[in-house]
Amino acid sequence: ETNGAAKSKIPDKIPVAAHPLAEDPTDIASNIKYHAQYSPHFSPIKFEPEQAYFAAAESVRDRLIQQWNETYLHYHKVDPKQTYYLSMEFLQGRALTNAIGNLDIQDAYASALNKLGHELEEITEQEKDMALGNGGLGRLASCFLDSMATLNLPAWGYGLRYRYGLFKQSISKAGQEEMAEDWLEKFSPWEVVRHDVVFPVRFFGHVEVLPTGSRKWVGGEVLQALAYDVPIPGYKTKNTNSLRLWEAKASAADFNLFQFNDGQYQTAAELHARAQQICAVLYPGDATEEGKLLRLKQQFFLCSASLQDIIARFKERKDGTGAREWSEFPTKVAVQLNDTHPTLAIPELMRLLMDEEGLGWDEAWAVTSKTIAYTNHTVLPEALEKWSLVVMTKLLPRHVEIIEEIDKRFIAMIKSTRPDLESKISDMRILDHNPNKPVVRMANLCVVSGHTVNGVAQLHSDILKAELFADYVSIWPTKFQNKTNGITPRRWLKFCSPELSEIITKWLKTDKWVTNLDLLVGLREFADNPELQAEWDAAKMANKQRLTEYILRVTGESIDPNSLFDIQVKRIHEYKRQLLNILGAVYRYKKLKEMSPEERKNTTPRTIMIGGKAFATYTNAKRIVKLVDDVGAVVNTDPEVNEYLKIVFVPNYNVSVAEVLIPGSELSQHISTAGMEASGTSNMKFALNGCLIIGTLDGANVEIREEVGEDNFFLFGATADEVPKLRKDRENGLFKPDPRYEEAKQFIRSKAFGSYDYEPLLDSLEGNSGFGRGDYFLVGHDFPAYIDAQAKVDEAYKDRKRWIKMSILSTAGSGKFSSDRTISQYAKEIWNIQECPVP
Ligand code: B1N
Repeated sequence: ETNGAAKSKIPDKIPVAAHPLAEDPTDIASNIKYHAQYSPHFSPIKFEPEQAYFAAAESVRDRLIQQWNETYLHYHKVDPKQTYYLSMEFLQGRALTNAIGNLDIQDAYASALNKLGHELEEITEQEKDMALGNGGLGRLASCFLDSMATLNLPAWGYGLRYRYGLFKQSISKAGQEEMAEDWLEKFSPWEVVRHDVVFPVRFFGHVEVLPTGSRKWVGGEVLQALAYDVPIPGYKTKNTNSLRLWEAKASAADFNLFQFNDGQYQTAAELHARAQQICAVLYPGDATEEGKLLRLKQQFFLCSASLQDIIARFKERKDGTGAREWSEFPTKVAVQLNDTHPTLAIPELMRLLMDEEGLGWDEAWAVTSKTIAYTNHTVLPEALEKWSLVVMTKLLPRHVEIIEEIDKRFIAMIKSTRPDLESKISDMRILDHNPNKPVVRMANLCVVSGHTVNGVAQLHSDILKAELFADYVSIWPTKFQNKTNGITPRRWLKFCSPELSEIITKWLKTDKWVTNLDLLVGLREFADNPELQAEWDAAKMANKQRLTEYILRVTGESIDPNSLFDIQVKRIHEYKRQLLNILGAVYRYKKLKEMSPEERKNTTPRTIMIGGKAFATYTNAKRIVKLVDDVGAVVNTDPEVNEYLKIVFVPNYNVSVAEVLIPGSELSQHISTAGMEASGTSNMKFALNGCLIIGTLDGANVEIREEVGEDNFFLFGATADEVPKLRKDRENGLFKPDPRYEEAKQFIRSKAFGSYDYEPLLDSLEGNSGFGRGDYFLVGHDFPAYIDAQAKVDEAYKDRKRWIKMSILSTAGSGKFSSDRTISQYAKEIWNIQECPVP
């Protein structure tokens, strides 16, 4: 083939498929064409970017499947202990760039596509994000999968195959609008349906006592869980793990032909319709929970299917006879619960072991409690899952029996061994027998049943031990651990910022930093080197240019790449305080307006970008989105100031948007009320990309500041231990607002940004008490310190050399935040698993 020849033309002859593991661009090109012609998805007449994407993706998938089968076989032979990461969310984003990057074939693919008349960059843009998650918790799961494969660890993810992932956000005059995002509309080339992997999952029904005295869950409705596997390649290794996603199906036997022939179309396929609901949508909450029966069904569906699969694999491995000692199970299987969402894995494993495999309680309990570990991701009270006992009893009668027994035995244990804790029992036990609304406290169930409980940053883990789980610490002092979150340096530096990556490799004289991120400290000795500084500056500028073009494309706004790019992107939540950011921006605008043209010339021009999705029914979050957009509309069209300030709401923030924003950032805001953000992970991505942080002492910010050095971090705000007293002071009328804060709020109230009713939002900052009112998140208290810290940012940016040096030091200090480090710690300190490299 020659350049461009294939476009929109029926080829004369059918090329012979090259070996799927072809190295040569010509063979790869022929392989891509093979897929374009023989895949049933598109007419072979056209070969436009979209078709080229699907064909290229399928050709990459061939390689993944090859390695993945080898991996499965190898694990099967070696029979190592394996980890299963159960999560209701995986935020994978796009896969093509990552796959060819990890397989180290990007150059070959770029030139193969060139031969076919396409540009790799344009092709990768065709891919829809796999957005089966809400935010940090889901993206963490995906970074973990990348690290597990890269470290050659036998470790799989289990999740649900939601038809509609996180909603698509658009911004109109009315603010945020949500639309369903159909990532499967044109199928996904990254999943393989496994018709040979199907398990029954029951709902409702009742418990029967058998003549033997054992109990059995029967009746109700039974759906089928069908596996879809997403291959997870490691970086420059053969090991390719699985992300197994379950889809709910009803079987043909459940289709009532008689009713259908009788014209009762809906009732005939009722179970089919109910099956479809299970995996229809991702629960769109992030740190807010709503009691929904469907959500409970989803959680159980994930747990039941995954555990049946895990048990089947346990039996199948080694000699394949299934005759293994159950006591061996915890030496072969580790199950990690990603927050409490898959907690039902605990009673489900107990049920399977007792009712299906015939183990006694003590034996089953020993296996379960040695197998399961739990990660807590939040201390926000509204996010701590509590399920109605009535609802759960209807849906899962046998599991409620088991939970009641765990609760009973826990209470008995306390009474007999720790009489000093008697008065705490009602807080510590699993069931809350509040007569009006009895509930099951999922976190308590995890703490009582799991062998390890971990927080996700040092401060967060300390808070868990001192507050949320304090009573349990004295019973099980060694159960509680910290595992500071991390991010994969492949996606979040090497692939999203190739320019910066090459400079790093050049100066470190090695590319080993990609899998050993601690090597980045080697950049420190060159931080003052003018040559490195010039290269660094140029790379950052290239990334800023790319971001500038992106913003123009999606918002129509032209921003100045020479201005300071200041970014805050994350789910919109009052505790994350986007409101503090926008109030600061309003204050900045007002000051600029008051200045003379001469004075304005001495300021640091800024572009403030804010992005993130608001939970559809979280009205204050939506008002924040609207406010940002409205302020932007006024500021950006004000000829007096728009050379010096632009404010842009970046729509539809997701993984692939992050991959453009983060490399182009210079300052990012991580400004949550101290003690409320468990960790944060975008803070790590920004720091790694040489972006300075303005932030509070919250979550992983604390550790980032330690690592990059306090001179390279713009710190402000109350600390976590000051917060309770500040809230008290506020209630007692002791808060004295700073005049600058009053000025900013007043400016919004003056209708300077339109007549939308911001009063409920501003009102949440007033008064003296109450959740979400009386300024629970302490925006007013931290505002003056925030403005002062921003002034320091402006000063620092004026000294280009100093800024670039800080930027280099930020990257140099980010080594700790590799998810490879995090996963190695989980592997050693929680899972007790070893690497199992495929030869
Ligand atoms: O998990 C991330 C942390 O970096 C963030 O600080 C934390 O906020 C986030 C209910 C959650 N905690 N809890 C959730 C998500 C969905 C849901 O339905 C709660 N997400 C976090 C990774 O550790």
